Amino acid sequence: MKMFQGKTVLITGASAGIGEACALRFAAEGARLLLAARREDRLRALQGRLQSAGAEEVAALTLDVRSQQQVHAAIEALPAAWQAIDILINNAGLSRGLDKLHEGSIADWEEMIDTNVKGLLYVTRAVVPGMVARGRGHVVNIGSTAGRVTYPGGAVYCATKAAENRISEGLRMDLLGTPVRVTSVDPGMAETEFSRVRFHGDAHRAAAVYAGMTPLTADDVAEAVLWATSRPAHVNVAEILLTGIDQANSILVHRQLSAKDDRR
Ligand code: NDP
Ligand code: 8X3
Repeated sequence: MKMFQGKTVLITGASAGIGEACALRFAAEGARLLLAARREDRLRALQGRLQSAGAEEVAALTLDVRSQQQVHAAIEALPAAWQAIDILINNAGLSRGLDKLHEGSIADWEEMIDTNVKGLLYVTRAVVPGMVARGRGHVVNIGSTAGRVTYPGGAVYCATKAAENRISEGLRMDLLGTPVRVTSVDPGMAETEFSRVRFHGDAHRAAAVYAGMTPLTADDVAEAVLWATSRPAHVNVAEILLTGIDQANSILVHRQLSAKDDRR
């Protein structure tokens, strides 16, 4: 029997990067997958791949986590069998810009705070009461090294990830006495669409972020999520901090650069 056969897993931000990698990992373990993101075409394309990879069932929820109304309606509209979510992976998130705080774009700030903090809260609020009522569940929040050490130009993004750490800690406290577990998985730099989104589609600038160093892959992070959620029921993995071998923290990165390489 596969490890997650019969388990329902909701992954936000499943249309790319770490969320997609988590979906593939859980599919291989036979899970029933609920994929949430805004890009419906991406979710539909992923559905077939997940079924081939071994998922028991796959359903897509096209939603924007910034909308409390969309999140609430999407969870409410699920058939009862799908509502019984065993694992919630709060992964949807993004960074925008790398400007000095006093020169930053307020629209960028709002997008990061609304997605990474308020979106995570909305999904958690919609899903966790059911976990408590059913007496089982696991919430995995994707944080970051950025939530632990701030880097120049990243104050607002780093603040959203520090908020994720504090929310995870608070949720773990509030769920004490229930069997519901809470894990924060905090990766360092992972090469996904993240930097392209940060620089509003500038692929050259995004590639420069990883110049001369070896970042994590999305699958490295997914493997950590799978490990945390596959411990015995009495074990709560509170936090996982993982980086590529060339990174010590948000601001200390070892690079072997040639003259043509850019630094961020
Ligand atoms: P990607 O850009 O590759 O993926 C981000 C995902 O989030 C996409 O599926 C996107 O889907 C979804 N998303 C973004 N905004 C929303 C929204 N408003 N509503 C619903 N879904 C949304 O980045 P990563 O996979 O790298 O990032 C995933 C998480 O990991 C984020 O929380 C990020 O902060 C965190 N992280 C990333 C690291 C990295 O270096 N890559 C390191 C540490 C943490 P769509 O656009 O279709 O809505
Ligand atoms: C993503 C990692 O260092 O690019 O959280 O902010 S970093």
